Formats: sequence, structure tokens, C-alpha cells
Amino acid sequence: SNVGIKVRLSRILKNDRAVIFAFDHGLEHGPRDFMEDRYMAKTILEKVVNAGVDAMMLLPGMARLTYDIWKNKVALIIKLTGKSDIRPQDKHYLQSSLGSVEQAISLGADAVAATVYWGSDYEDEMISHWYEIKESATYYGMPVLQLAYPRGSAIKNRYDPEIVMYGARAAAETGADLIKTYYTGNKETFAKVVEMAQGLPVVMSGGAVRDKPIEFLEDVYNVIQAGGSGVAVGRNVFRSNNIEGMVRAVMKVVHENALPEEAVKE
Ligand code: FBP
Repeated sequence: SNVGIKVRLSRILKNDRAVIFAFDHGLEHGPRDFMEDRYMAKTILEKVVNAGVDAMMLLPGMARLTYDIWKNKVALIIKLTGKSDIRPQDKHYLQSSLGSVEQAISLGADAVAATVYWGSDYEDEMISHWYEIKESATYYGMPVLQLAYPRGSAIKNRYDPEIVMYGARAAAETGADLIKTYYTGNKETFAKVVEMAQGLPVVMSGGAVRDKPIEFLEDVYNVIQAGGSGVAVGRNVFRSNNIEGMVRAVMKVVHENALPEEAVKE
């Protein structure tokens, strides 16, 4: 078995659980995601790192610009695929290559990440690209996180439990070491998603900002109860009016099985 993959994964997952700060929105969504006091990525990352997150997922350019903040403090996952939100609509279900596994290694990465839009018109291209990354990552002993996102004109409801289960199983079938996917809305259905992943760690993708912070913590709590391994969260942290507090609360739910109402007490 691949020792490098195990060693690097253990820097991200502590006792098989992890809170990952996903911060690729500058490309995926653009300025609309950032309130005016959130333009500086360094300021946000500083808060998240100081609050003790396990890992963060960044694009190569942002990792290079911010290494003084995270080096020796949190694990680094370099996302090797992406797209802008201003490309033509017919190309929205395709992600492009943003770099190589070698480039991620040169940045000190502990893992790489790649999106597969399962069911998309571009599934063929994305699977080929996935295998390119996977082959190179295996050679270097680098774990690969798959953002297993069922999406595209053929997908009516991307949160449909059976569709999310399909994505999780497809991620396992194609060699993912860690799976990030949508929350299905409740513990019972998410437990099936986890089961479909064949014992591989599954983290929930944060999603849009909830009306109340506690609602987000309840979703994370249900993911843990369902056997999930944690969360990869962006907006519910960096748009929060208490970034550090939110990270600490999520950490308590994921690592200490804290109830949401306990986790928010500082
Ligand atoms: P969030 O917690 O903000 O949802 O982040 C998770 C994530 O997958 C990001 O990595 C990515 O930028 C974004 O969601 C993609 O959003 P969309 O669903 O609009 O493509």
C-alpha cells in the first residue's frame, strides 16, 4: 500500500475526522462572495488558521501568496481544477486544469483535489483529467480529494440522495482517497452516502450560508452522526460575522461530537 498517501492523509484527518477550509471562491464565484471587508484573502486565512482548522483547500496562486500565514500550521490541499462563473453557460459543467501534482508538491501540499461533475455533458473529459491527476498522485504518494459533484443538464436535483450516493460510489470506484460531496438534508440519507463510499472518508460540502449559524452546525452534526468524516466549508465560515468563533464551533462538533447548542458556547 502507498505509504505516502497514508502519511499525508494523516496530516489532514485527525482520528478520521477533519474540518477543511475550502477557499477557492475567488475563482469559482468571483467578487460576489466577498463583502467589502473580506477582499483580503490573507486577513480571512489568518483568522481561520488561528482558530485551528485542520486543513485548507486553496488554488495554486493563492497558496503561493499566503504561505507565510499557513506554513507549519495547517495542512494544505491544492485544488487542481476550477472554472470561473463568467464563462458561457454551456461550459458551466466543466472544470479546467489549474496545474499539476508536481506544482502542488512544489508548494508543499499534503493532498491535491479535483472536481468531477458526474453526469455532466463533459463527464468524459473530466474523468480523463481525473485519471491523469490520480496516476501522477499515486506515483508521488499524494492523496487525492474528489469533489464528487453530480451536475449538468441530466441531473434534475443534485441533492437527491440517490444522485449523491451515485457520486460517492463513483468517487470510490475511480480511486478517490477522500470524498467531498453535497449534504442530502438529513442524517438517514447521508448515512447511505457514507456507506456507498466503501469506508472512504466523506466530508460534506458546506453550501450556501444558512439563515442562522446553528443551522449549519446542525447539518455538520448530522453528517458526523451519519458516519461522515467532517466538512469542507467555505462561505459559512468566511462570510460569518465571527469567523474564528464559527471555526471553533465546527471543530467542536466534528472532533468532540459536541451538540450544536454546546458548540456555540465560547
Ligand atoms: P462552500 O462551503 O462555500 O459551499 O464551499 C464549497 C465549494 O465546493 C467550494 O470549494 C467552491 O468554491 C464552491 O463550493 C462551489 O460552489 P458552487 O456550488 O456554486 O459551484
